[in-house]
Amino acid sequence: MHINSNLELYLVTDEAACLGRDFYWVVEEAVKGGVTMVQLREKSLSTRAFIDRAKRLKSLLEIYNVPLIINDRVDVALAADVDGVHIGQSDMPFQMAHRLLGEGKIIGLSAEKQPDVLEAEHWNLSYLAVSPLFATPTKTDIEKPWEIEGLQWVRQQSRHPLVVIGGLHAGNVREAVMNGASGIAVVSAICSAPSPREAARELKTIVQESMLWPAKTTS
Ligand code: TZP
Ligand code: MG
Repeated sequence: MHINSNLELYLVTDEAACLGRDFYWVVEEAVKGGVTMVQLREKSLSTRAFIDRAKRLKSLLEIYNVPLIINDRVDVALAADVDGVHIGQSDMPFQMAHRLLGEGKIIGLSAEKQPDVLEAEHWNLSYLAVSPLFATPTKTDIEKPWEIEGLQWVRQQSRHPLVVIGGLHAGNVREAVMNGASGIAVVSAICSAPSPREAARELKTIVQESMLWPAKTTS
């Protein structure tokens, strides 16, 4: 695991989810509210624009000592010299990404089905993303959501720190953490919030309190 990585509150970017507000402003506000890691997820930018955006975001996040992860693209991560990559089941295989990136970089992998979780036991991942935990309008080309029972199963099978993604909001974060998530990854709960900073602050508090007092009842 990379020295600076803290999975507690992981922002996954989506410019469309920022509702017309400046992308960098949204990310910086979220970081000021307590985001611990940022993933730049771009599905339609050209390679050059993706690298430019990664470099600009890297300069911003360095000020706050928050790691930057690139979604899907090991070449972009290398070109912009960021902290790591997040790969899915149809992206570059783990061993290749690891060989290209070298030691000390963060590599996260999405698991969408049970065999993905079992196979991931072979790799030295920084984290395994349980994806999607819940159904979400943000990403619809997805497998069946894991739901809490699925998360419990993953927790029993996997040696990796778990991040949950998909449909997370202030009302269900505690349940996810109590069932084995080391962190939550969110798009709309922060990017589309009236105040990304306040939304991040609230989510971070819930994650941290759920970790400190897992048995405390909510009332
Ligand atoms: N991967 C699985 S679900 C998802 C991604 C990128 C989108 C999560 O978005 P939201 O708005 O936090 O549900
Ligand atoms: Mg992917």
